[in-house]
Amino acid sequence: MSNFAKAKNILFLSIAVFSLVVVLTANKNTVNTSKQAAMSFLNPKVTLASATAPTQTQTIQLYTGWNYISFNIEPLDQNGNPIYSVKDVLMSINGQYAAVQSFDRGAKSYYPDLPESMNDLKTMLPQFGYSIKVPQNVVLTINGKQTKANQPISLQAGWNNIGYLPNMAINTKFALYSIRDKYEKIYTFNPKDGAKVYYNDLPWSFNDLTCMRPGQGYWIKMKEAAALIYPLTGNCSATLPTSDSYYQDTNGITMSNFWADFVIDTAFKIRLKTGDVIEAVDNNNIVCGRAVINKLTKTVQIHVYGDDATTPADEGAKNDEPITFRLNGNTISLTGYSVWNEQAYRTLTVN
Ligand SMILES: [Ca+2]
Ligand SMILES: [Ca+2]
Repeated sequence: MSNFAKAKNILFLSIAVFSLVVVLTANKNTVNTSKQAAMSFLNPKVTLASATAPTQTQTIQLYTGWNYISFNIEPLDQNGNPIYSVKDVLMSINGQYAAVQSFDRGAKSYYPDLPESMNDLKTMLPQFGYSIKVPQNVVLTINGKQTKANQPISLQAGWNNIGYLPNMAINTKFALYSIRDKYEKIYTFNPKDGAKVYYNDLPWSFNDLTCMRPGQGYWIKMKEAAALIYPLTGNCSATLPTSDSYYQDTNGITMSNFWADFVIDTAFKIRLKTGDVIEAVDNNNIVCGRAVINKLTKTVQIHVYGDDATTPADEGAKNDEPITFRLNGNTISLTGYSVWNEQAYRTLTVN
């Protein structure tokens, strides 16, 4: 198991202990979810709050469960003084979040119900990404000053949890142009849209993280240390090729924030046609990934979700659990290592 996986496992054991306390606390709060549901997590508004004060506001929609977020506002208090502590930065959702995690040369965590001294995540800053768990939908609001979009972010070799500084969505490839040969993959997650992944060395058709967006946090795996400098401008182009040969259908699947990517290569042994359904099924017969075919394609990539250790329900696979793939309900005979491990990337070939 990687250090990354170990660190996450330790964190989730901790969450299991504290989740009951947190849920009891959080249930006291009434949240207007219908209004918040209308706000898009993918397009958080960044607006001038006042014509006189240099104060800006970023709102980020959080969905029940784990959300990978970041902010591009340097938070200020009411007197215009900078604030950094987790408690202060998350003031607008005080009592409505269960845990915050990040990764900066090791996992860091913050549980609001623990004494401050026991939490090793002390600050929240724009250059980092954060995983935040909320018991129900809520909108995070951060007031302050716009961060410089091209402020360099120092990245280590291996995994980094990064923030997104521009205030517009930009195609992933161009947003990461400053480190174009130096990263392996980048992903994000929220409970509404599930996993979105971009593999630097793979064709567009495999990548569903087509654009990076304000408000989202990202895990990026670096081949070597480098400084990321986001462009000052850009856009999220709808004309670039994306995967329209198939789509991820997560209806009835619990999208935990653990997943592996499996590529099914038909090797032209089977012919996939419009409407065909390929499902990933774990050892407990739980459907934990599904792709639906739009048009003829040789290969299909499926996000296969894992079990969340903090919940009693079986949402999907655990590490080293075998995965079976079915085409329209019939098991597909495959060659390759059809075993689930968090963040694994596996290619399986139809026999
Ligand atoms: Ca579970
Ligand atoms: Ca399972």
